[in-house]
This record gives sequence, structure tokens and C-alpha cells, in this order.
Amino acid sequence: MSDDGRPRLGVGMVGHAFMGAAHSQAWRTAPRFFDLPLRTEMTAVAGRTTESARAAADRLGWLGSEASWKDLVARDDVDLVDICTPGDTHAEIAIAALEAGKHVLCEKPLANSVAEAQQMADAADAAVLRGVVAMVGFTYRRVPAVRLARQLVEEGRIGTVRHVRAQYLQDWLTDEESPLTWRLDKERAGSGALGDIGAHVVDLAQFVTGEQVTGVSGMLETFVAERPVASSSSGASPAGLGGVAGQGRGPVTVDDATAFLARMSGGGIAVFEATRFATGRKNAIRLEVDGSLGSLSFDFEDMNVLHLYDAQEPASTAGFRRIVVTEPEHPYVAHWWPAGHGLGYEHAFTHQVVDLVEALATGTQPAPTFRDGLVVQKVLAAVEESAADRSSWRDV
Ligand code: SOE
Repeated sequence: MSDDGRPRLGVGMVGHAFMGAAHSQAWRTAPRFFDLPLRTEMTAVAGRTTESARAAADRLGWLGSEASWKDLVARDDVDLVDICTPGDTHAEIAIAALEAGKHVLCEKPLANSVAEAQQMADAADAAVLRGVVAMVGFTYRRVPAVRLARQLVEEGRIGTVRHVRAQYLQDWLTDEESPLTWRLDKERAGSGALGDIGAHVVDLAQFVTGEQVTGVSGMLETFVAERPVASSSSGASPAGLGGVAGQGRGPVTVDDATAFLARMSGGGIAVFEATRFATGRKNAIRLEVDGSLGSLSFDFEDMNVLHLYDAQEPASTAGFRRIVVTEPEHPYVAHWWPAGHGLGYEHAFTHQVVDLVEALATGTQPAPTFRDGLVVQKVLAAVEESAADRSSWRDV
């Protein structure tokens, strides 16, 4: 127990680049805007060296630092491990943390392969029996407009889902001299646009519709096969995702873009696209769902807005309605600014922390689970298999 009567939750974070900064912001902000049932403490952050971890702790607001994730996981004052590292490390850290009795929040995609994701989901299932929970960070589920879309589908407002169009469009690799950061390295990232951003739209499509992708046929493309090696990895630095070019050149070992067709479990059909080459599109996560009674449309580049078409309205006045999702009646919004003032990218990370802490306090399983992460991983693998032989359908 802490002084104010609320139980304490010691948080340890592994990794402190872009995602580490986003998660730190969330841990700092959540207790200031939401009445959390636990007293969260930003206990320590782990990095690769004593110096980098210490500097990250100072910059991001952590009380302590560790030069190894193993030391972080071993600490008695850490109850939850927040994993913000590249995908090749997720399985080892998450499984060790769960076995040590720590709750886990793990960045997406859950892992770099179905086999790893399976082991993680199994470890999470075993941990639940000991009262320890795991969650994967598909953060965009917690954008208020996306949450509202889910509610409208659940309430039956658009009827039976017939079509899903899901795109994640970025353009930070259009410059052919942009260097080889870890996101372009299969060993570290698992895949390229497919796993990094395609995973988000697979999760969003499944979350909003409440259905699952049951089969896919897809393609992958690498437009720029070779790039300058990076002198520093990507991070929350001014260099941003692109990093800084160093000496020499090396091969790109992941996809730059993917497109795939899919079937949904409710009988509808879906079209997915994920690319880092959509010139002019910065972080356009677009989701359209057409149902028998209406349609929904969302674009993260206008993230406080959801469009709803209600086919039951009189034909003379029916049309897509632009709902500005900034009212206290909307999911999460009442905790922030006066009506109408809008939220940004970082708020969804704060909502993620809030939902996780509330689940921990009530002893319920937070979502998305590692098993949900595994389901997405299976979709990604099926797209890769289908793309590899250029003409096939793969059931998930
Ligand atoms: C880079 O494509 C990236 O940072 C992803 O890794 C994140 O998951 C996404 O939220 C923003 O873009």
C-alpha cells in the first residue's frame, strides 16, 4: 500500500527510443488526467549502456535506470514490464518477465514470427493462472473515434459487415537515400511495412468489426533494394524514423509495401494496404467499413473525426455525417480538455495505460491479449506465404 491508500504499481520499461518516449509520456500523464486505481510509479528504464539508460531516465521521467533488461526484470520493485524494443527481443523479454511474475505490456507486432508469438501467448496463458497478465500495444484501438466506430458496429448501426478497406500509408522511405535503420532489417523487425504498420490495420479491422480475418491473398514489394547503412538507429531523435546515413551501403531485407485481399469471419471481404512509399501520406490510417445498414469511415490524419452513413435516413437527406469526436460523451474524451478541443497521437498511449491499470486493479484480462497478437501474427505470416508463391490463397 502507498500513503494514499492505493496499491502501488512499479513500472519498468525496456527501450527508450520513439516508442519508449511515447510510453513514458503515457505513464507520466495518465495519473494526472485520470483517477487511476493504482499508484503508478515510473520505477526504472533499461537501455543498452549505463549512460544511455541514465540519460533516458532523466529525459523521460524515470526514477532509476538499468543497463540490462534482465536486471530490470529481476527488481523486486518492478511489478510490470513495458517492452518498447524491436521485435526480435520481444519473446525473450516478455517470457522472462511473465515467468518472474511481472505483468507485461509489449509493443506490436507481438513478435517476429508465429512460433515466437505462440510461445508468448502460451506463457501469458500460464501466467494468468498465477494472476499475472499480458497485453499487446495495438494503441490505435484507443483513439476515441476508433472506439466510437467499434461501439456503433456493436450496437448494430451499420448492420452486417460487407466490406472493409483498411490502409496504413506513410512516406518516410520515399527518399532512396534514407538509411538502413532497424525497421529495414528482417532479423530485427521481422518484416517491413507488413508487420510494422500492416499489423495495426489488421488489428483495427478485427477490432472495429468484432470479426477475424480468415484467409488472405497478398503481395509484398521492396522498391529500393539497397540503401546507405545507418550511423544511428531510428528513435525519438530529430532524425526521426529515417535515421542518419553512415558509410557504405547494404541490402534492404524487408518489404517496403504490401497489399492483400482478405475474407472476414462474418462473410464480408476486405482489402488491406500498408506502405512507407505513399508520397504525401504521413500517418494515414484509413478504415472504411460498409455494412448492410450504413458505413463508417476514419482517417488518422483527421483523427478526431468519424464519418457515419446511415442508410435508414430518407434518401433525400442521407449522406455521410462528419462526427467530431471531441465531446465528453465520447470514449475517453471527458478526462481531457473542454468539449471540442481535440486529442492527438500521444493520447491513445495514455488511454492504453489507463485501461491496463484499471484491468490490473480489477483483476480482469486487459485487451488486446497476447492471443490477439498471435492472431494478427498468423495473418501476417499468411500474407508472406501467399506473396512468396505469387498466386495463392492462404487460410489463417
Ligand atoms: C513507423 O512506421 C511507426 O512508428 C510504427 O512503428 C508505429 O507502430 C506507428 O504507430 C507509427 O509509425
